[in-house]
Amino acid sequence: KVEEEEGRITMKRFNAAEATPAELDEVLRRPAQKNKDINGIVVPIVEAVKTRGDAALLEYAAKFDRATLTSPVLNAPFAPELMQIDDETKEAIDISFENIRKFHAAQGDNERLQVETMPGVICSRFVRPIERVGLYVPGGTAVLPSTTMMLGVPALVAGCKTIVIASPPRSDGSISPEIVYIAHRVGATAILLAGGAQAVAALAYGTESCPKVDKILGPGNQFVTAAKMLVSNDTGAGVSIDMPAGPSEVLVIADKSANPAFVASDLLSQAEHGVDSQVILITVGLDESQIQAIEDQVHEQAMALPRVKIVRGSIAHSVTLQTKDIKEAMRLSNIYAPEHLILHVEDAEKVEDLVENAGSVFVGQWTPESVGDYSAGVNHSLPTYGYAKQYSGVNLASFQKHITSSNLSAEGIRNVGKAVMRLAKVEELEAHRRAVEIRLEYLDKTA
Ligand code: HSO
Ligand code: ZN
Repeated sequence: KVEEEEGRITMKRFNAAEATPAELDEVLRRPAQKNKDINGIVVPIVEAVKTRGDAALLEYAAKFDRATLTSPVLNAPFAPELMQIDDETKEAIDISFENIRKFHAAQGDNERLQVETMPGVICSRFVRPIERVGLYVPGGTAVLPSTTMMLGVPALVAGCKTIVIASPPRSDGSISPEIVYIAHRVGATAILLAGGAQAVAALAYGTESCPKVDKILGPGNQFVTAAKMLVSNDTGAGVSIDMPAGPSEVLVIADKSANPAFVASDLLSQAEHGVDSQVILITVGLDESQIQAIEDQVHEQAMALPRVKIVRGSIAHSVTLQTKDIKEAMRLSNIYAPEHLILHVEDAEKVEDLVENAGSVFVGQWTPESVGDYSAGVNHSLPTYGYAKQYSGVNLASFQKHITSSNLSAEGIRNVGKAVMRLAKVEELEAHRRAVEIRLEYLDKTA
């Protein structure tokens, strides 16, 4: 009743056909991230963990998580009593785990790639896992066993030797049993009971009890993101990160064939993630009553959700963009470059061919984003904030290095040597030129 009084939960409308390019740009622009004061908070935390290690982690656990810990790290093997979950949850995790494992294992290019570019000039590429990875699993308003799988399973498939899963402890100092169970199943080395910038610092520099890692992956709030950026810019840390992260987003495209209830349910599953979630609906050739039908569903379904307050917040800054045809809709979608793109349209598979920028695509009415969030097998750790224009989501390669090698025979250096010497000469790098010439002279002498 109280919620009802706060008014109808509805998205702003915008007619793309009547808008100028500048106006469209404005509608599709993400809100600026307020990064100003973040570093003022993050830098001292990172510094404290770097210099004082575990002691600092214990203090931050007390301060930020209200948890009294004896050690900030749980080492494998994890005690069975820490991973007690009911059978139904276990089965759900096991099914999802297996689908994610299958899809990521298939991404492997484990075979050595070998090309003879000229007779006697052999170029190869082979793959090695990143040895030590840190996987950040956010706490906050929801527990996220699914994120533990999305990061842990590809790390397992890639063969990473040290897997540290970091997640903020609950106030009683524990970690959710689902996360511990998944940590166990992916063969994690340790669970770091820390969140925020302090967790990122511990992973980047190592502490007495937390192993230092080579790469940190996983979503997080602004503090986590700022800390990831900070440590990845510190050459002394020698650590890389997956990608910059912003609030989660969905863009749904719906035409006449779309079921309004399905469309609304997809918008709302994104909206419930947080008040900063970005939700965009692009309608294709829908008339007033058809758009109304979707809006009615959004309101009705939203009112029945436990997280209606959050939904109200995110829907308040969400938009519906009306377009005339699918080409225009896809043009706008490609400009926005959504983290998730859902196609509620006729011939959705054909429309997928028009996708240029998106983190992950959900094709047709039977494919809600939820299935990808949890269980289909695709990864849900995806580029947000328009970074889908240049980044891929987390995948098997995120946990691997591709190493190249060249192997020339005498014939090979004879074939390619002249080109090398000429280019070295152009660059005026005489030692480079000589490294070839010395060998060619040797070959001429011994021939
Ligand atoms: N949609 C989120 C992932 C998630 N959903 C986790 C539910 N749990 C970002 O891709
Ligand atoms: Zn989700």
